[in-house]
Amino acid sequence: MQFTRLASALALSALFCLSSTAHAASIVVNGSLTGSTANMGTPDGWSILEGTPDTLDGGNNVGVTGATDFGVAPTASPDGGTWVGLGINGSYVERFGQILSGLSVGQTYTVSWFAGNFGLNRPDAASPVQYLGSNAIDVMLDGVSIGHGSTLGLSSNWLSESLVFTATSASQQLSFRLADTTKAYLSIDGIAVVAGGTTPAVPEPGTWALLGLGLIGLALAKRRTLG
Ligand SMILES: [Ca+2]
Ligand SMILES: [Ca+2]
Repeated sequence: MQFTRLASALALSALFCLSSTAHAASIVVNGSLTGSTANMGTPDGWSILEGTPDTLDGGNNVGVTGATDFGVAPTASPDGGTWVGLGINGSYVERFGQILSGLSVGQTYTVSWFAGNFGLNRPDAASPVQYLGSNAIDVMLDGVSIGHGSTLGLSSNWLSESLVFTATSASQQLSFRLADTTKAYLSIDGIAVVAGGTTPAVPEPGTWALLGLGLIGLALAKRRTLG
């Protein structure tokens, strides 16, 4: 009986977690990175912090009109529209970000994004330009790295990534760059920050396990009641 009551409570709390995270609103301004394609320019709501990040899409690599000189042609962004490209080459770093406001100190937040590595490949230029290395999207809070996504080699595909942080101030600067100095050019889109420690709309395996345990408990409780 104790077990089934506990399991029922767990099931209800798991259901509450699922519904509350699914509807949480992102506090990022223009997380879709919607804007005009631009070489050396970020969309509204975002600022260039280092180097020259670009606003691009599949027909305008590095924000240059008509350029399709990718290492691998990208698929459409899962977020839609334009996105931002970040290069790195040794000490040359590109970084962009925005100030998050209205954070609750001590509250956990999940930052999520889509990442792709389509590269930049102009082998026949007078001075060949090739950014074809593997790298990862690094996430910074107030200029300090809080972690990074997977290291991505050249691919047409986008990958959904996320990590969790705890706010230490009501207002903090969120920014993105590449994780190591290997010469590469990666793309990012669909940036969201929501309160809570789990990725929105995609329950963690542990949540499903908890939910399943709770549902078994409910079924047992019902059977006992009927019996
Ligand atoms: Ca977009
Ligand atoms: Ca650039």
